[in-house]
Amino acid sequence: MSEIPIATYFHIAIHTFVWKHNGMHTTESSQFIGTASPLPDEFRRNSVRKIIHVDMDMFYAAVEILDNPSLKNLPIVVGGSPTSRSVVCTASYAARKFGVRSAMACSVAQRLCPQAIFLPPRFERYQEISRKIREIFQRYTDKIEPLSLDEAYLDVTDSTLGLYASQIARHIKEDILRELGLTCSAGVGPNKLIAKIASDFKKPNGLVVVTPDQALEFMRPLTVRKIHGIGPATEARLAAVGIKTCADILAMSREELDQKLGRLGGWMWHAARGEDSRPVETHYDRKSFGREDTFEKDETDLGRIESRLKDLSESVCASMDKRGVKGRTITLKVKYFDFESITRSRTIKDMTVDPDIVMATAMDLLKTKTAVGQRPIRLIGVSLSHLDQTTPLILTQSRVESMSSTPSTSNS
Ligand code: DCP
Ligand code: MG
Repeated sequence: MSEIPIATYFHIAIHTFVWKHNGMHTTESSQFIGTASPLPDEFRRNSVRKIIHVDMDMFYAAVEILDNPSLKNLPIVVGGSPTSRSVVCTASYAARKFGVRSAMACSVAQRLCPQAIFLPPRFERYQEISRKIREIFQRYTDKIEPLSLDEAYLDVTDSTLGLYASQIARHIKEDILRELGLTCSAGVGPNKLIAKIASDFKKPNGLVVVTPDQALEFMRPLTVRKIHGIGPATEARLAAVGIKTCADILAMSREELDQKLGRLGGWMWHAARGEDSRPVETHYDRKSFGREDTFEKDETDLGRIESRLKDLSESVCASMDKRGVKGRTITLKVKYFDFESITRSRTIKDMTVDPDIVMATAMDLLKTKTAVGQRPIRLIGVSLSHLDQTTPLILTQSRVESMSSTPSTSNS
């Protein structure tokens, strides 16, 4: 921890922000015009991380409006035709007022908002803007972990620019608006978990800073769904044991959580306290993409094992595909009932992100190089390495999205 007050460290409240509500949530003050005074060296010598999460506002729709300003303030749905079976990629805020949301069937969106203008997505244009956004990030740090075309984590802990994290976030927002004509929301916090929630706190065009000493109070009232990675299935699982908010978790002992939720309990215990040690990983750090899964009971049935491996292969490939990454080496991991753990790898001729190829290779390794089927196994995993590092949009994410399907990352 810092030897100086953390609030000073983050340079909030006093010069930059007006506090709202109970002091966790900040809004910009009009007097702040980021005149960056250099940070004294002792301000940098501290183990507290400073993470910024930036997320563009209604990204695809905003780009459409940028390219055709007559669409401004109109209800826009970017997605397929309302008569097709396609889903909404995103909707402008004017359309969201009618209840239109991402991933909703376009036909439903049209029913909710008959006057909506449906536009087909133009991914190349979004990628082009995304690259420009990334160039702006690079002015401030090399430690960038993009999560998708419109959002990224930045680690500015070791920044030598002489700017506080909140000032960097402010500069990035200004650069993006001035140079690209788009708004975004930023969250600043001591880790990825908090920065991500903070960026969503005051959308659109928000800037929210959470200092380490505010982390616990920031998290306490939040519903578990606010935590990145907790989807409807996990939410239901938590509700079944009486957990709806972080406060519910804070009221439970570690043992109780472990007993009720297993592995998920341990992670939730930290998350509810605003603790998250996951590093911001640039694509250069990332050596592999993988997923592994533990069986409910030790397994020998080849059919069930094959089916699980298929899901894992699809999940790994989908995750890599989204990031424009391919790999050449397929590694199968098996943990036997007695905890003996083995890996078997094969390098194929061409880079791939095809789940059928990954699955077929992993299955062949399983049948020829392991005792699976005879010896019961606890866990199975698959990963791809020897990544294609030339792709510009490679990103990484130590995801917590599914606690029953744990991502495995290796940097060895
Ligand atoms: N997207 C998609 N399908 C989804 C979710 C998102 O194609 N199910 C695309 C369209 C979005 C972009 O990704 O514009 C970014 O996703 P966000 O979740 O950040 O949503 P928006 O940027 O559109 O809105 P917000 O202002 O809430 O961030
Ligand atoms: Mg967004």
